[in-house]
Amino acid sequence: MSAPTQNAKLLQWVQEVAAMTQPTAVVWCDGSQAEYDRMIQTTIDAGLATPLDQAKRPGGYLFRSDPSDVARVENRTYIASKSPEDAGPTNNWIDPEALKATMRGLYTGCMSGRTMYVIPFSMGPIGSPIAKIGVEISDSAYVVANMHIMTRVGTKVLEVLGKDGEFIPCLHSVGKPLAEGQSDNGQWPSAPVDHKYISHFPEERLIWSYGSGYGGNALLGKKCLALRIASAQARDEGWLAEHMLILKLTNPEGKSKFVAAAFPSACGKTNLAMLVPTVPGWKVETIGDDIAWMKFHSDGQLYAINPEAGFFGVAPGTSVKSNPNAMTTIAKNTIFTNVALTSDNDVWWEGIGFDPPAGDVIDWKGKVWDKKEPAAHPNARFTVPASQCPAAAAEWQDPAGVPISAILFGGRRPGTIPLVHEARSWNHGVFLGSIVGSEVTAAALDLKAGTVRRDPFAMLPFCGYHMGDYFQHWIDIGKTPGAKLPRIFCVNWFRKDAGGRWLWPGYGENSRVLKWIFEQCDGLDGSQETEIGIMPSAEAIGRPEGVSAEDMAELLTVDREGWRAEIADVHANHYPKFGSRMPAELWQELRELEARLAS
Ligand code: OXD
Ligand code: MN
Repeated sequence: MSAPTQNAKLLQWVQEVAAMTQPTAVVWCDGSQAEYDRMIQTTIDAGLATPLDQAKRPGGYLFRSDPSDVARVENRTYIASKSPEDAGPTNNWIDPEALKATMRGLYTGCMSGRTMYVIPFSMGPIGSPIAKIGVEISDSAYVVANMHIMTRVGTKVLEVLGKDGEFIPCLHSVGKPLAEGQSDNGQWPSAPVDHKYISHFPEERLIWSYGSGYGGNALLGKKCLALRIASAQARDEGWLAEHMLILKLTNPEGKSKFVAAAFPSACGKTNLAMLVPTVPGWKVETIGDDIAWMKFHSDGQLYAINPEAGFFGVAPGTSVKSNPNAMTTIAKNTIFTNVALTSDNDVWWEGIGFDPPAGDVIDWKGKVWDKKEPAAHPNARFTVPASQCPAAAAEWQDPAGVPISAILFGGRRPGTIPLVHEARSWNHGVFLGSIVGSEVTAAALDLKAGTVRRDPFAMLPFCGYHMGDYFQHWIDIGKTPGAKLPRIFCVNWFRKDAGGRWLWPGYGENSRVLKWIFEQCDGLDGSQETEIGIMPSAEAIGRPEGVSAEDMAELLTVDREGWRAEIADVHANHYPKFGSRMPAELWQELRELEARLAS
């Protein structure tokens, strides 16, 4: 097949990679439906995909990964900047030349027996001034099909790229060459854990991924390009690449505002982005559920785009109660990975809200489910086009982006952090982002139950450079001349009482908090100044059914003891990690908060 581009840099890179990896064939992807169908058929033929009941779930397919290849591998993810100081204390670092030498060894001959796909893609609407072009080379038809859904793939991208346009090269291999005549034969291809490398070269704007076929490690437009590489570009170019959902909030009078919100993984970003409000007359619509790229326009407003074209959501826990819009979105044209298969050839997972039909359930490992372990892997996923979401906002692919009025930070915090409070200033808001934490359980990580893992701006696994410099970048963004800065809020849907009972029902009731945030941005009064920031009165939020006046008071109180402990932890354990790169402005915010709570 002759190459459909005259871009010299791209042609040369493709030739070099093919010479190193030695595939059987090179295919340039055009992004067409026929190509998607071919990719699915290829995976069915290799025994990797199971078609679901096509009458009930048209275009639905199930994949089961290798049990060792089910999630992002943070300890095999590298930021290979020239100097280790530029990767900082929160990233794994290897010298770029040493890492490349190791990986070239692994890549040599790694595609033999396989087809090498060249996937030109755009993150963001093609041609948007905020969008970026990447080209992924991969030896996985599963990756091609998923990239079709998650990004904008195809010949149009090559047209925009032209002869000498810039693109981010993203090299991926599953790391499992095939011998002559061998096929995957039902075995998800991947490499052993100590051969997996998810590598980023931020100075070169380059990504090399080897040994994993799983989403976050293999769909390189998402975490690798749109967060790790883009965050480094954003620092250099004066914009923001963030782990944030974007939603449109409309009041009963028809006035709309756009909100971006950062939460660590598995804190319900997809649910919030697709929320069905309980407050009458209010409407939430979705722009994006995971990533926001934000730039100032000449009017001084910060505009955001969702660089993705699909949702790669966690299936377990998704139900008609927790997220009806997601359930409708995945009714068709969806790739499921590591969910369970029912006797009537449909999908099932824990927390779907109903029992599976009678007959054997096949678990995510492909065995008849014995009910001792979860039937679906806890990180089982759906990949689905965002255009299928019934709550998609009309502006979701507007190339200009949407003007952001408010930025929210949150995490799972059973204590201390109130339901909502607003930052007193931009720098105070950056402070709140910098101390975001989320509770982990002993089962999830090797940490004491109840321990808070600090996940600044929900970017801990995704910031492509030194986190101290990242904080400074946020402070500097606040000094942009003529900027009409968004207001910054901190929310916590996860408060519990001393007995471990949830104090707040969450889900649709979170619209009460969104309403208060909207009204704060509109200058309506329903707030009071406290030591920790601006907080609503209980009346301004209103009381959901089942929440007592005492619960409400606890949700909206300033827990002075808790905050003093929080400050002590930030002071002793969190900020010192960033050494001399920790901005003075944030130490100052910490000291001022300390003083306000002492008086
Ligand atoms: C994701 C994550 O997959 O944050 O979005 O891990
Ligand atoms: Mn995410």
